[in-house]
Amino acid sequence: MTETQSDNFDAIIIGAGIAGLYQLYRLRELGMTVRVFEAGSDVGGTWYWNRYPGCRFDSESYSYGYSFSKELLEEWEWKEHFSGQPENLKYVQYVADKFDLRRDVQFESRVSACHYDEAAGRWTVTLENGDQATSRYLITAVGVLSVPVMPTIEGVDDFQGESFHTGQWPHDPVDFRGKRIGIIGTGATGVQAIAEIAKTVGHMTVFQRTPNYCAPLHNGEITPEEQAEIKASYDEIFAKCKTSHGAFVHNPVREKAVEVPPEEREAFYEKLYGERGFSIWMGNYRDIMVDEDANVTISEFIKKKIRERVKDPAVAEKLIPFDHGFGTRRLPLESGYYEVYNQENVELVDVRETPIERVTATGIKTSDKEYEFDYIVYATGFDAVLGAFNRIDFRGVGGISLKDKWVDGPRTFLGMQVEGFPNMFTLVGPHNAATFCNIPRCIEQNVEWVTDLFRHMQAEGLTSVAATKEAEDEWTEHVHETSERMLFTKVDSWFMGINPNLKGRDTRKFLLYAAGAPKYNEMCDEVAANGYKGLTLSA
Ligand code: NA7
Repeated sequence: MTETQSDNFDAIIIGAGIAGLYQLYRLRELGMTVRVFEAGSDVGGTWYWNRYPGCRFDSESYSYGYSFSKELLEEWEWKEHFSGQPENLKYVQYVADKFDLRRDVQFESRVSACHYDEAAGRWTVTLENGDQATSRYLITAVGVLSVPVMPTIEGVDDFQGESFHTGQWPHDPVDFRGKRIGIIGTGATGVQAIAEIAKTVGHMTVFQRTPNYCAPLHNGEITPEEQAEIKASYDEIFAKCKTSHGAFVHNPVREKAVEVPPEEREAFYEKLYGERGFSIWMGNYRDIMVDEDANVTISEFIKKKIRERVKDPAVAEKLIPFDHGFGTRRLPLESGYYEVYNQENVELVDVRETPIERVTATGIKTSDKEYEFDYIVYATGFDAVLGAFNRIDFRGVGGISLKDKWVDGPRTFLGMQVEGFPNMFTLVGPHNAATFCNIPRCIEQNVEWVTDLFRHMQAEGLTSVAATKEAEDEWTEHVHETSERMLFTKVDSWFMGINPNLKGRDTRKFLLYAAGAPKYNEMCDEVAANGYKGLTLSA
């Protein structure tokens, strides 16, 4: 199974983020030759590209790191409960060094095409510079939110000051001290960036289209006592993640919001609001994400908190969500976000009231007025899940294009394989629990499942694996069915593949997996236990 020629590999992995690096580590153990192609100049993926101020984990740091190496867990010390981007990047670099992973990664190498040669049973991978390599197996580790999207606003290129998308942030820190900043976008990214930039900015104007429910992160430094406790309880931490819907350290309580007396419910919400991380989203009553009456109770609680924290009632009203319920879009976690709007030097512009007409040479013009800026920050999100696939020309059996195949929404088996694309694996791909997850936890599951499959194939002398049409139909149906009861499928967001800045992304195509990581893991294990049912394995 081992290829030796310089441009021919047993496996090619696209992406040297958390997923790509771990897959490389595991495939080496199988004795396979592997090449990783990475567009950036270093490892890190998300943590390499997203260098905007305020960028940090919303997962508890100690639940986020890799769990596969006891030595690594022992050595690495997280400094904060929710570690910031610079430290997170250092962590991934540390892992790459520790396991000597860089020698199989080719940096500054963006993949443009992957074509399957049926006769040879091999993939040919083409880079943007025209270089090619081939492999028997192709593994995509391209990320969920890795293709930044600029807003479709006229004049974006006319601005004479500097502007940045948060997902393509410059490597040298930007000094906002005393400057006039315009920022568009109030999703999870915008909320982090706004709170941080507000600490030093001269003047900031926030352009908000849809207000979101945000909850306090409650970050803090990890004390030496906490550090010792964390290190002693890694087994329990990861075991807990295994039982959680999104593989976090939070699990819903047994009670239902609609069955609890109002005073008790209020006290519970108050407690959750004081807890770290996604406790209020993932550790809440078990009906808040499926029952609209239950959801209203927590939505109203958060609205009350916004009104309490924002001094100007007119500004508070603008910040209150009006078109969706709590948690039905990705919950931004914040550190002093609402208080930013109490600062004299911060203005909130509701672009539904006064739409942005264009970006000008000096700033932004709305229907109401012209704003002048030194910097414009675009926190306008990503071409979620599908973007990273669509920008590569994947061609399977008979030259079929993946983009064409997925034009009416993704079709997959386990969110890991696609019928007509043999020997190709989509780590953290659409319909995979990893898309809606404390991501390294689900990445480890994905990688280990693929590695076990390869181990099985090696043992049996098999070299080809392909998902059957029936298996793909069944899985895709299961993904749709299990998402229907969730309230977030009734709301516009990137979960549903909706992005008003992208043409053709206005139809609802569920991109994630809603039945939860434990169910997903169980189903993957079942497939393996049944001799990889749903996959055709051959020599
Ligand atoms: P999101 O969650 O997609 O947020 C993008 C934000 O940008 C959101 O507030 C959008 O408003 C806003 N936006 C986008 N285009 C425009 C235009 N044209 N005009 C005004 N406002 C606009 O991306 P994030 O980067 O914040 O978060 C992505 C994920 O990263 C997050 O879920 C975490 O998992 C990590 P809209 O809501 O569309 O009205």
